[in-house]
Amino acid sequence: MMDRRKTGAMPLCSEILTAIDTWWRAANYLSVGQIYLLDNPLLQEPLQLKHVKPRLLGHWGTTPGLNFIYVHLNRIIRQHQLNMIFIAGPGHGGPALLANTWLEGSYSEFYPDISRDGEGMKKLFRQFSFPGGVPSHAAPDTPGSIHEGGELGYSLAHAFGAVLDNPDLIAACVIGDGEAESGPLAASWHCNKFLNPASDGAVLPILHLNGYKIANPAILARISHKELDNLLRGYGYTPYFVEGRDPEKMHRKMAAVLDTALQSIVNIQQKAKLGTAGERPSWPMIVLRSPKGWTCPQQVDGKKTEDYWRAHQVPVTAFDNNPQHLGILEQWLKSYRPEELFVDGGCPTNSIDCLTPPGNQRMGANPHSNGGLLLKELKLPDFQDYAITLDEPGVMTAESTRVMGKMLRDVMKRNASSRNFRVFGPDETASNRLDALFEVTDRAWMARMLPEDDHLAVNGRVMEILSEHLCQGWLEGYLLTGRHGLFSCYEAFIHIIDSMFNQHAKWLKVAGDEIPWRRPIASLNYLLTSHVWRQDHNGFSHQDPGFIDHVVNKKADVIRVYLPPDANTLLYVVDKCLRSKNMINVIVAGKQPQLQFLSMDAAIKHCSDGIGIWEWAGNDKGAVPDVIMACAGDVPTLEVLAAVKLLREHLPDLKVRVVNIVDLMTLQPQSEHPHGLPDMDFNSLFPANTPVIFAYHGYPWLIHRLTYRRLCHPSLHVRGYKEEGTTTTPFDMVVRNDMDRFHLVEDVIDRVPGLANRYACIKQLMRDKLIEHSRYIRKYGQDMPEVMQWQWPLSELSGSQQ
Ligand SMILES: Cc1ncc(C[n+]2csc(CCOP(=O)(O)OP(=O)(O)O)c2C)c(N)n1
Ligand SMILES: [Mg+2]
Repeated sequence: MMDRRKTGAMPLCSEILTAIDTWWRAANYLSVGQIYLLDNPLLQEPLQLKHVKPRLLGHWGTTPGLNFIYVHLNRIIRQHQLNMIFIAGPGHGGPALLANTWLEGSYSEFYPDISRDGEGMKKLFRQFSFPGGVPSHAAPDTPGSIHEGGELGYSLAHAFGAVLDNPDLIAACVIGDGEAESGPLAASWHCNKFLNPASDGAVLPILHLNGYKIANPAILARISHKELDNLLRGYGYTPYFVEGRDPEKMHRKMAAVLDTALQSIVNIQQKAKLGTAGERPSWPMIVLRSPKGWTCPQQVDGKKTEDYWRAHQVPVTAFDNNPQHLGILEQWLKSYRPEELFVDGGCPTNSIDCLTPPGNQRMGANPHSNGGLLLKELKLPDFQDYAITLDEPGVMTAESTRVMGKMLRDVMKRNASSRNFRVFGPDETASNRLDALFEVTDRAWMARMLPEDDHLAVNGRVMEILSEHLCQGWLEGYLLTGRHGLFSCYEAFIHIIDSMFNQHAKWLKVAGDEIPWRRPIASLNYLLTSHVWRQDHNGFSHQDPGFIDHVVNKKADVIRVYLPPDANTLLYVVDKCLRSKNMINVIVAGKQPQLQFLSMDAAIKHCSDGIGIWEWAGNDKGAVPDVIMACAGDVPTLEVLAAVKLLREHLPDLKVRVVNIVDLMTLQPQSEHPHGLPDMDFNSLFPANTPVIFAYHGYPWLIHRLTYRRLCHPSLHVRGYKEEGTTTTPFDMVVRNDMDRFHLVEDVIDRVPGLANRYACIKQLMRDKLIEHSRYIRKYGQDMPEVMQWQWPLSELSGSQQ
């Protein structure tokens, strides 16, 4: 490990300088080779059209910069035995990651077929962006990567997430100057206000000013040096600039700057550990200004290519129609002098070895980038210890997420010494009723604190920042490096990270299905609360249950959606999610006081199946039901039970079955989702031709989408949120969306054959109730007492039906 007192900045001796440049040229050669060559990898014969790939796919522009950074990091890793990972914000520079891991040898250890010799080089070239080969980005198959970088903007958030609670780790994070324009990246500079130099690791941001994006200049490359310097200092960093294009000068500058940056990191961490830190530290960062596409042909067909956006993807193309292009490519490849780089028909020369860090210090082999290797099981309390005791269903109320908060508090406590569990949220931990956590920890906060501040501390383990992007990015980085966590968020605003969810789901799918050496990591758990139906202070803007629709688009193997109707079911589900691996679990549960329905015993039975009949609520015992009242979600469950109570009072002969769904994916056929209920079981819960009135938490169409292949589907009528909302009473929200008890009773009368004629008077009664409701809330500003005080027990039937 690195000597923590002094890193000993050393001037670059000519031997090291030569080795660095050799590595850089080799990595550049290998990168160009991957983009272009199908055969003749060492140019042992004159380059011909048949040696060039028919489809040229990849990104050259960022790649020489990434290669430059990688080899310089290797030097300091080797010199100081650093524990370092590499995060390539411009993950489209995939050839760079592949080239460097191949040079350092880690690639061939993961993929013995791609050996570190001429044979392997040929395969390395061929497989890149080629059918049956590897993708063009730093994907899950890339050794050393925890960041695909396909969708730009998340590199710095991932880097900070990775180093939390990893005091020995340094995440070197390359940020594209285009990427730096994205919202998430712009917010990410503030991550340094959450990093504890005494107990977390360090992030070394390297802003890569290559000047361009795909077809435009990048903003940060076109503001003055002073403006950029001020900006970065304003974010709390000390920027060190490495600018130019002459390789030798650039190597010397980069090496010197890296030495300085590393020394600064060591000083900051050491002072923090000794308690002599004083002010919040200004962390070092590097600004690397180098030409886009550095070292590629300066011009192609008279058009500026190097140091311009034209170098972004493939600088020279169209070989069929431009025979002279073949010569340009050949010259370009030869400019790296491959004969000096590779010996014995393709093995990297010895001077590459002298810069290769040993074993797991190679960035392609660092176990932090294959977090499952380091994953320690969470020590979980028995979730049953937090159970609410019920005498009977639907009488007592509780705030379900507050109950869950107590369990989370003890998860935090039990794992305090392992330092491998954190809770993330955009300023809502207390609002979401998880504040029991603050009995055992605080919110992380490195900025100024005032005496009146509430639970802020430099070593807090609750990560709150008003950026869903950063909460998500931090948690992903934390999980991918082998730890555990939970993200609690208002339901409507989780959409902000829809796309980040996509990327993580894709990563998990590929890592789980296709990359055996990637060990499973802890699941990404969402608690979505402050949900659509209960928005006391807020209105329409806060009402959107559509994240679930988004989630179910993803591969069934990696997604789970749970809608626990009360506290005990929520406890069961949280326990299950915290134990699971390689999943994305979405839990939707209300935070407001709500009626409780299931004892812990009943909750365990119900949740183990994820779907089931609530016999105590229905009256179809031993009979084929006339109607099935199905519900998924806490508020729909309440309304369904209230409707059932009305039905049993007013239509006592009607045989009603109540089915509650906790695990939404049970609705899908088993062939589509591993949790899908087998058809036989599903058909016995929902017999064909029996009308089903289904009250669902979210947009109704999703239930149709999930069940369209089930036999009962023609008889299924779903109520849910249909984009009717405002700031109003809780009951009015369900009324506006026709999911209230009165509408549900009307639905039953309309849809069960033979009832419409007989029970017109009951329908009339329901309509009157809705009018009464509407007038009452407008007069009194709150729901009718019979709604607010509603409870389940069927007093007149008690004993016989409970
Ligand atoms: C969020 C997002 N928007 C758009 C793109 C499409 N895209 C791919 S590369 C690129 C330009 C990136 O520029 P920069 O970050 O400067 O990277 P570099 O110049 O190093 O290639 C864009 C816009 C993307 N990948 N992600
Ligand atoms: Mg750029």
